[in-house]
Amino acid sequence: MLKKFLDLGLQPLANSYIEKKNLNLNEKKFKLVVGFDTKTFLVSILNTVPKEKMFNHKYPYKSSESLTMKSSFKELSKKIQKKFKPDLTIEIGSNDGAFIKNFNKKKIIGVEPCKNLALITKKRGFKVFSEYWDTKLAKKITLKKKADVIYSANTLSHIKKYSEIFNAINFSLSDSGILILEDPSLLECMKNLAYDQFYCEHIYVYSAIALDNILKKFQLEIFDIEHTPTHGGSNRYYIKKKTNKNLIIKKSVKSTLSKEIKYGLKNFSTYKNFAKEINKSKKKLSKIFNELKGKRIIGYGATAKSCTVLNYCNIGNNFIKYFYDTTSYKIGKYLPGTKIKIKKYKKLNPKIVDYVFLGAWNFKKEIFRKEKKYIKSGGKFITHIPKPQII
Ligand code: JHZ
Repeated sequence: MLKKFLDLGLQPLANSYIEKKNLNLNEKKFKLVVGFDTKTFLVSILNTVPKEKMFNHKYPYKSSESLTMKSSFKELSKKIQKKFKPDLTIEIGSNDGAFIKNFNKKKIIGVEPCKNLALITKKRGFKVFSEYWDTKLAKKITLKKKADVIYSANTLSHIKKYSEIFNAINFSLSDSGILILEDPSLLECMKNLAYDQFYCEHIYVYSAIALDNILKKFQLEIFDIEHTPTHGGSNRYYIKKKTNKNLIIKKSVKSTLSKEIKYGLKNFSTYKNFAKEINKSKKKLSKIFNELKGKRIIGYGATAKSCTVLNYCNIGNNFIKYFYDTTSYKIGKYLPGTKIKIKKYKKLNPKIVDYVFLGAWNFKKEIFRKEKKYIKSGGKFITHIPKPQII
């Protein structure tokens, strides 16, 4: 039974940045409510938006905008090539090619429904199908030759009909093939009170418990789990077909599941508590902004996550003058809901800004490294993760 535990209010589409000429138009909003299925242990948002409204030729998010992601993909691709020596790898949700570009062009195929992003990778000479991943596409790509590795990062959580994904994967993956899925970890999200991981695109935030349950239905099983710091704490699941007995199931699987059970991820009360803490976090963040009224505050990283937190906490352009972001598709537009302007990134200057709200808190390390000078000369940041504070 799906039981709701968190109401994040009316929210616009997180990646629908507004053009200046459309500022006075009414934005489409939906109720962002999060629930827990007591039977499957799956956490999901209750109202979903058709995929075509979110993932289309105007999709603004590019994985390559951060050094952290680029190096994480580079490292993983080296590891995959060394360990599994795949002759054919498929990436589902290849975005702008941040992962793919580390492979031999003949040995990898991308799948990316957002045409603008697929085009970036195609122009580099890689084969990319600009379609949604499903059984029809799987048959088209791998009718003659199955994949040795299928990789997908930050994509599974975006797809409502996961059965379609796994049926297609089962078709495309060779019997000895490896499926690698990487997604934000529900446990880390809850520990860090990162409620901004919930927005229209994140239909599910997976725990290992929930994923393990789902995979069983498709005769797939997790044989290893790595914890990575990306996107505030993610799990990288290594998965095989059940019939493949050549790979042993590592201790990491049991230990991750045990940790989640111990934290209470199977109990509804844990989620009710999480919601209570989120409410407190909202109040604290609002208090910080109210106390800083009149100061020159800007935002850093116009993330999809920022949409949730700012709209939920009613922090608009009366508090934050503008956001800096490096993404060309976002610059000159306005954040959904709050309508805060996004400007082309410039190095932070304490003579111009007093406080900087960390929209891209998941890249705090990278950003702090970049803004050493600002920090040294007394520049301050505001963050809400893991708790609202000035740092
Ligand atoms: P970032 C998106 O979420 C959407 P977002 C999506 N649904 C998802 O799951 C994750 O990505 C993976 C900018 N930036 O990665 C670039 C700077 O300006 O936290 C990006 O616009 N300067 C697919 O949007 C944003 O911040 C910098 O130095 O929450 C980061 O977005 C750095 C490091 C980033 O994802």
